[in-house]
Amino acid sequence: MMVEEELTKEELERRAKVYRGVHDIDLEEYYTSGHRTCQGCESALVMRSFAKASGPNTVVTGATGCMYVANTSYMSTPWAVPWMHTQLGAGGSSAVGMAAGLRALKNKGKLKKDIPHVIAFCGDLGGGDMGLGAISGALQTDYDLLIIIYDNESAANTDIQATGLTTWGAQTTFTPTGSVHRIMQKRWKKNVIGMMAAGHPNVRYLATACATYPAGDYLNKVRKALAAGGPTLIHTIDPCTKGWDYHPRYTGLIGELAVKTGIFPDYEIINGKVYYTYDARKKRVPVREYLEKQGRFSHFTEEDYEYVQSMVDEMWEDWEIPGVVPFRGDLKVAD
Ligand SMILES: Cc1ncc(C[n+]2csc(CCOP(=O)(O)OP(=O)(O)O)c2C)c(N)n1
Ligand code: SF4
Ligand SMILES: [Mg+2]
Repeated sequence: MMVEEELTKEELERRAKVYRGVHDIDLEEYYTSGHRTCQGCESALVMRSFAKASGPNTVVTGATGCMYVANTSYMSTPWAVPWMHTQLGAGGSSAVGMAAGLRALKNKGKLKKDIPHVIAFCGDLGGGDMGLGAISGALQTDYDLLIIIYDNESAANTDIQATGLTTWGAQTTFTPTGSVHRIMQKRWKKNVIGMMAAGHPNVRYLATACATYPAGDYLNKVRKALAAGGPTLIHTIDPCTKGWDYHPRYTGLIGELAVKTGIFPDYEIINGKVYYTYDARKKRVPVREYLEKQGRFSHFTEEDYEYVQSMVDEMWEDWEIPGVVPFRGDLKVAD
């Protein structure tokens, strides 16, 4: 990948002042009480954690979705930093607008303190499907900003419709199982970070993450993204009690299994180099352990488990860059 100046992992971690243990983590909260998300909602933790990792000098823009609607009832909000709602597909463009405005204020001498961290969040539908173009545009600018795609694998806010990031076979209100067609969601999950890394070689930091596993990892990825400079992107996997149909007490376990089964590759790309957070090439828990804990896969037969396992194995054994870049044996340059 072509990147302007070499940025090593070690140098980035030094600049980001990453947390080395739980005692390093700030106690102050900037996403606090006052929201109405479901019990066990991982996406709420994604919000709380990025606000904590970024600190008080932060401005946030958030696209429509659960993390807008459930977080902003009239006269009530958990945000203790400035926050602005934006249109469903506008995560990327609102971040650029905010960063450009802040840079202009600074250049005119009207902003005395440091330019705040600019963080935009959007869901899998808002960011991974509808707003991909806006994110691509943002990744081609030179503004310092972080976009977080929080991925609960459905349009959760409008009652769990399938998106391009929903796991193969999952039941949603768009893809209910039936006696004629058992599987209605037939698309493999869209590979957002791989796609964005391939198309935006100047971006210095991109990552996938799970807010609960490994502990502290997501907080540090946010700090690294903010320290890397320029536009950056993180894609989190967010177990959703309502849409995935499990008891709220299992949110942490299901997130951990998403990573350990390898169905959600967990890695970061720093200055064009891939670093696995969990190297599923070496060790993988059978994907069935992840799937069978969720009601959205309750219609699965043996054949379905085997199919998903074969696709996960292919990602880690046959892809050009395992879990990241999918070119494999059957996609070749013509003679
Ligand atoms: C342009 C537009 N189309 C449709 C809607 C209706 N809508 C509001 S939230 C939402 C679902 C968003 O899904 P996602 O981005 O995955 O966020 P989640 O609700 O899952 O948190 C939809 C379809 C809208 N607000 N704007
Ligand atoms: S529906 Fe899912 S994403 Fe939305 S608030 Fe509930 S747990 Fe969170
Ligand atoms: Mg969603």
